[in-house]
Amino acid sequence: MASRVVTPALLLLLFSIFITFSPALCLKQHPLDPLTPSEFIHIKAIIHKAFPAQNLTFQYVGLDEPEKYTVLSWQSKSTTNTKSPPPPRGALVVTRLNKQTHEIIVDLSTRSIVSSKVHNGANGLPVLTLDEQTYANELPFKHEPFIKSIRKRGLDISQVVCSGFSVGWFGEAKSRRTLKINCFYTNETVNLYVRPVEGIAFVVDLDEMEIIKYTDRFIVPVPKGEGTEYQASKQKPPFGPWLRGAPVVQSQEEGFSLEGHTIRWANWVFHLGFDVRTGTIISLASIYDLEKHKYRRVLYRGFVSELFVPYMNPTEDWYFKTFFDCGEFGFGQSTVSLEPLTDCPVNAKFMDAYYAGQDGTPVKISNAFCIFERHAGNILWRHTEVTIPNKVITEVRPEVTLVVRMVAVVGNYDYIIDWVFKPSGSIKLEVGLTGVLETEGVKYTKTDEIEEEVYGTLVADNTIAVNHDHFLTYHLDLDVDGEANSFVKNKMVTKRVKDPKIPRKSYWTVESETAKTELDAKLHLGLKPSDLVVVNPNKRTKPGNPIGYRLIPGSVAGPLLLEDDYPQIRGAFTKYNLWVTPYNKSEKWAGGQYVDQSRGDDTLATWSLRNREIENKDIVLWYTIGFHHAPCQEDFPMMPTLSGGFELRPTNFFESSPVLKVRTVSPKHVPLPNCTTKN
Ligand SMILES: *[C@@H]1O[C@H](CO)[C@@H](O)[C@H](O)[C@H]1NC(C)=O
Ligand SMILES: *[C@@H]1O[C@H](CO)[C@@H](O)[C@H](O)[C@H]1NC(C)=O
Ligand SMILES: *[C@@H]1O[C@H](CO)[C@@H](O)[C@H](O)[C@H]1NC(C)=O
Ligand SMILES: *[C@@H]1O[C@H](CO)[C@@H](O)[C@H](O)[C@H]1NC(C)=O
Ligand SMILES: [Cu+2]
Repeated sequence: MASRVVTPALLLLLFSIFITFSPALCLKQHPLDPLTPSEFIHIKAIIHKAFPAQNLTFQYVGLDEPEKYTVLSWQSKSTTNTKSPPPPRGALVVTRLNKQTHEIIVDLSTRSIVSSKVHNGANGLPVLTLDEQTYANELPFKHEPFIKSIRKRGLDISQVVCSGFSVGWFGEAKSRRTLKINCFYTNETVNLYVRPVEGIAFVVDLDEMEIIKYTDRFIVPVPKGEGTEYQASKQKPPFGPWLRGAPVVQSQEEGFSLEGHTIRWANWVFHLGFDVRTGTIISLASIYDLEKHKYRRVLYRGFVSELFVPYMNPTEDWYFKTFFDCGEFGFGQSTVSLEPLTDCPVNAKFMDAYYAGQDGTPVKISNAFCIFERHAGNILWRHTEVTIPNKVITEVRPEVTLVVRMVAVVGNYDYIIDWVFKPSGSIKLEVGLTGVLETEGVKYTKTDEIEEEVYGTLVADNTIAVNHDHFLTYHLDLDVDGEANSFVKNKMVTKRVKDPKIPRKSYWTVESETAKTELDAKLHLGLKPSDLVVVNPNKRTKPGNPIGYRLIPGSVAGPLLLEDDYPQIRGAFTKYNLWVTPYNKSEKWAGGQYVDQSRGDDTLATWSLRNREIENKDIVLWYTIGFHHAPCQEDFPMMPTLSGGFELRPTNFFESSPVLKVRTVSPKHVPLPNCTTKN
């Protein structure tokens, strides 16, 4: 963690730049820009002034984003060349102080506290900081009974590492703010997750930062983890398969431009933001319409709202493992630096991100994002005309897309979050799951020895990879050509042919149904065929079709837990694959504002019970990408990326194909590297 901290010298530099050029910076600033290092420093100072000599921890510091109409009116007044002054900047600060959660709004323009209150609403606790998890993970090593337990197992304490797990909520009326700790035996390797030390568990009180419970219940062998080395430099032959790094050939001119956090590429313009709880935030995505000679609005704001990962081992040592990676662990602060050339291609540009550490000091994640044009060898569109006598006409356009990538690593799992923009107007949201599985140590080495229920797959000696789900719920505030939108289900229904003279018996047709209230839009997808379209009911194309954007789901998965099971009450927002709500600035986090130890009383599912009107309103879509993961041996010891995703695609948004007249800068204009061909 130390390497991430911004050095005092750098801070001083940033600070002086801020002071010297602050008016210029201000004008350049976009109202949705993430908080800057100097803003974090100001916030820390303002909070410490208001709460002097107190042991206060910063659990969340993020932009208190302006109201939507403020941002939109700023945008309409700003042109490419002249920026209108941005609205006042504010920050939302959540602290822990005297065992209470404080919510503080800071006005950065006046450097003052606008409001400060103790949170006493819905149950739940703020995001865990990385620092408090680090402190908690060190506590076992000062705990004598634990040291004895390790010795009793014949293990060397210097090879043990411990890791914290959120505790969930299982019906307790009252609970302290705690973290459970499990430990692993590295045994001179780095792949700890494949070597759990079972039977040992701690509960740490995070406000007191002390162990309040320690148990050593049973001993099973630590899995040997043979053949699980994943560091290339330490692996032994045989190697393979061999892959050649394919060069990316790109015109010298950059295909996209970065101005602050605003990205322009092909016909797209959008803003790339960052938040400690979610990572990537895409805002104000608009696409240029050649016919209308203007940018048209598509998406006001989109981000991963929650990531729910319940494990399916209901035993004493495992039942609580039902994680909420955004609300509990902070998906943004779990973002890791991307490796040039491997995480992202050679033509990628990188962007850093900052968040406030537990003491309020800015922490830098360098290369948190990469942005690159993807020349994947795919075809944007093509046609070969062979019907005209004595003529063959072929027209092909290669596809180029723009990718915005981040990778969040929450403990063992790596999530690759991609936003892919296409010149056709589509936005593809893709997630890749890779990393190391969570495993349980057992006494078995063969499946036919197993004599009790196990909760996953025996993937190696003494190693069960435990069954689990991944549910990523996206917040998608679409503004299709304006805020007032409706959600339409275009259902495909089978019809019987009525005319007896026609030999055909059936066909299908489309029946449209506009959702009036939230209830009409809660959907289990995958069973009945339908196109799900967000339309602007106030605008039509020339032929008269409603202007829209369609959501094309990927493979869908819903919860398999019982509805009255505690994790499912907390994760009730996964009950439907799709929800639509009216826009409300405070409804951002599907699992609630405070998710750690939450009780499900502030989730998308509870907000939606109001069954508000959503027709011709500013609406938000919530779509969940789900995976049921019953691990297999190939997922071990390092899981090859498993991908999922969905697409937002224009549907009667343009008058005709927006890429008919696309022009590609052909690589033949580009100086190719000198190659030698072997024959
Ligand atoms: C504040 O809390 C930290 C972590 O619990 C502790 O190490 C430190 O001693 C505390 N400081 C004060 C002044 O109480
Ligand atoms: C640790 O590694 C050594 C060498 O690979 C091996 O002999 C030993 O059995 C391992 N210990 C455990 C507990 O896995
Ligand atoms: C916005 O949402 C919050 C949380 O659900 C709710 O308390 C509040 O009343 C809502 N505001 C409006 C205007 O509906
Ligand atoms: C290729 O090699 C030739 C001859 O050595 C050299 O003149 C030319 O600049 C090289 N081109 C590139 C793109 O490196
Ligand atoms: Cu998985």
